[in-house]
Amino acid sequence: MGANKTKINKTVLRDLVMRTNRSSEEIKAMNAIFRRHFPNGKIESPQDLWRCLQKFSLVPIGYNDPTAVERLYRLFDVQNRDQRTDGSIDFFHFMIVSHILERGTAHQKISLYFESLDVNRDRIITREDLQECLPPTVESQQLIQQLLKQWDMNKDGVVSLDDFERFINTNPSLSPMFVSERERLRMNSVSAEQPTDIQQSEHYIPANRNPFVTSK
Ligand SMILES: [Ca+2]
Ligand SMILES: [Ca+2]
Repeated sequence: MGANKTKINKTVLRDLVMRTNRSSEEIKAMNAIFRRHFPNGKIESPQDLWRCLQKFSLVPIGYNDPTAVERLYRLFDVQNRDQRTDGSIDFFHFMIVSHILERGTAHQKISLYFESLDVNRDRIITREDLQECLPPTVESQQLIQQLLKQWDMNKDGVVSLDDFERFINTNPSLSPMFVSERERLRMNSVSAEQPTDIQQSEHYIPANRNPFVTSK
């Protein structure tokens, strides 16, 4: 039983082949590595997720800093929040979310991010959702107020996916995290020629701090 348990289930394998465009051999090999690192089949902490992403060279763009790992964990956790109450990430969800982050369309990535912030899953982001995502400080309260105001593009008092997507799309400084792979390759070839002090630019927003706050 022990040895078989590390083998990937046929249905899961077929689903992953379809949804990640990887070969079944590649997925089996990744599963074997995953199981070697996580014998119980679960990633259970942000730090473990970070190690795993590095192991497979899947650290997504905009997250190349270990301090962003808590937010990253929420993105992975969101897909199986309904089924699992222990907050762990299994191989299947690891593969699906890392695929979206690596190769998904901008819309898929924005939806994933939206879902990770919509903690109670009622399809709108409210103060209560964001309070769950941030430490309970005065600074957080101010930030939440600012974010909700910025995101509510049609000013109807709630932040829907449509608002959120429009906000991302109208803020070019945020788009590198969400662009599709083809667009990113194009951008990489351009940014490779840019000076490294781009981080000092007023448009640069560190991924590990105040996500999505834009200066007016
Ligand atoms: Ca909500
Ligand atoms: Ca709205």
